[in-house]
Amino acid sequence: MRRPLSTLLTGTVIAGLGLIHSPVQAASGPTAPSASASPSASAPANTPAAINGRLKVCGVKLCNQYGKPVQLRGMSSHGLQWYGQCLTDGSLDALAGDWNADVLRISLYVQEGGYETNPRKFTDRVHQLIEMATARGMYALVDWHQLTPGDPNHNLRRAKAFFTEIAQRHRGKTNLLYDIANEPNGVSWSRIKSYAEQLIPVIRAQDPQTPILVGTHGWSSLGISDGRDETDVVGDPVRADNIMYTFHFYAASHGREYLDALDRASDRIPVFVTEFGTQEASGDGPNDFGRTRQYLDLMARKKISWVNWNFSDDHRSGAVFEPGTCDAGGPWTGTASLKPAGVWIRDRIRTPDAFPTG
Ligand code: IDC
Repeated sequence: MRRPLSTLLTGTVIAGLGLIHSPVQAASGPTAPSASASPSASAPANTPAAINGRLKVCGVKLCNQYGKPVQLRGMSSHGLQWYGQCLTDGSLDALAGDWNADVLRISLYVQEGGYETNPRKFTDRVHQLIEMATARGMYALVDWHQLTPGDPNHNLRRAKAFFTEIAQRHRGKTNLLYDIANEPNGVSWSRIKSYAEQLIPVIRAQDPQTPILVGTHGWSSLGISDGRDETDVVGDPVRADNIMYTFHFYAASHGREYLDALDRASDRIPVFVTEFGTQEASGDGPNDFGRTRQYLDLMARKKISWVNWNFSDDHRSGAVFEPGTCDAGGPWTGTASLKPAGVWIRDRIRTPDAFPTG
């Protein structure tokens, strides 16, 4: 029998998956999952993906294989077509073992030189990155990074082909998440919902169990950037089970109005923050760590999973590595190669206890 969420929220893994990287902590407490009980297909023991296994949406939370709400924290790649060289055995070892990330978001742009230019090559690269994340015990969040044009229906045919192959190949894995629309923009919620309701059955025909994440209107702002709000989604949800809605924010651009929307929405619908930055919406400019901390406090308290943009050495302030790091092959661990946003976010992933949980 499932315990009420209020009880679970005060449970032993309150601060998130980061705490259970240690096998000692994993074994403590009556509700702590055991790595040996039901290991995932191929993630190594005592890793986030092995311990927590297949995820499932439970009410407005994301739960592990034992039905316990969990919070994933991790990093998004930059566009694979531009910064694929930042995703190596060494950098992903560091992401899993030094940053203690639970999840890698694999950001597959559709346009701008991405998937549409060579579906075979980009699909193969995503297969490879899923295997690399799995081998390190991380969840792999496959991000269909449509952006321009903003209407996801423009890419529906491509999305069906791509996700059919991904879902067929990886359905035996228990560490996947599918994000079917990065940031719909210039398009109404009802059109996004229609896209989701056409694509989701195609994915489910191959893989009935992997949670599916759906972008929201206004660049995944739950409608706020369009002058609307989350009630569009709450009042007209996608007709499918085991799905979540995505919210993105850039702390130096998106203040109280966005924070309040996340707080309200996450009481009513399952929300996953698949992308955020500590800087402006351009992914550049000054960091606002104070505002980011408000978001992270909220997400820690409500167990909202999050992924930071981005794990590359692009010149912009939101790319965690200094320019030149990826071509030089590191150093990947520690803070020597990191920009200020990288130092800060690495700490937030490594040390979940930094945040109050009340
Ligand atoms: C930015 C990249 C930049 C690229 C631009 C357009 O950092 O190199 O030229 O996209 O593709 C998002 C998007 C994400 C953006 C990011 C920062 O999901 O693709 O990356 N951002 O602008 N939404 C809000 C911010």
